[in-house]
Amino acid sequence: MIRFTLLTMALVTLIGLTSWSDMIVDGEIDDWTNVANIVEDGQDMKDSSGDIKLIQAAVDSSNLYLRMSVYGVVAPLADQTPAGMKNRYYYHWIIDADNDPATGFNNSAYEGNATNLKNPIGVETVVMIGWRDGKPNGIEAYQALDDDQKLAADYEYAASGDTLEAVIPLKALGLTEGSTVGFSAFQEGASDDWAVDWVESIDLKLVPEATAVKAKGKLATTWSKLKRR
Ligand SMILES: [Ca+2]
Ligand SMILES: [Ca+2]
Ligand SMILES: [Ca+2]
Repeated sequence: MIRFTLLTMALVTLIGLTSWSDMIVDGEIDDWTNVANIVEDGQDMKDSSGDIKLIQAAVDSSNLYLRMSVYGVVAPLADQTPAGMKNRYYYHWIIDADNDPATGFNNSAYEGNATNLKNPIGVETVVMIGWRDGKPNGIEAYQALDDDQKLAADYEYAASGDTLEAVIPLKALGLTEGSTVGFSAFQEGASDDWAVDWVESIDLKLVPEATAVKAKGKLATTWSKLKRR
């Protein structure tokens, strides 16, 4: 009888591992290992922190999970900012909600300057995390063409080391599960006269993506527990 119970527990664990494994907004990146929606970007800013390295997005339970990792530190304390630089960083994930570059804010140019992106998008929706003097400075989502039109504020986010994570319901952003959007990001900070770090875009299908993160680790734990009994 005990054996049967243990076997059942093991099966439940195995079945659990084959489904979507939870995204956790904790600044840790293990939950992103198998997420294919990724854009990488080079180290191309003067500040050694806050320079976008990659972005990712995933959908789970009608929520949009967002990741941004940078070179250096993503949310530096005031004294972690390099000499001569300013502790003021504004991170934006940008979404082309209708996947049409002709509508919304087209990021082929910004404030009169060409961005030289190969795949510009027409942005409807912006999710921002601002960071200033070692503290949050604006946690909000808004419409790209009218930033007074707020879509969400003070949503769950985490910063740790080089990584930001956030989660927002698709509905709050006016996005529909199953649709395809354009996905990109930029960082605009005060260190180099408000120079902007642009990244390329990808098509992002708003559907849950199967992952089996940490499956090996969890299995090992389960079997070792079984053996001890
Ligand atoms: Ca995480
Ligand atoms: Ca960069
Ligand atoms: Ca658009």
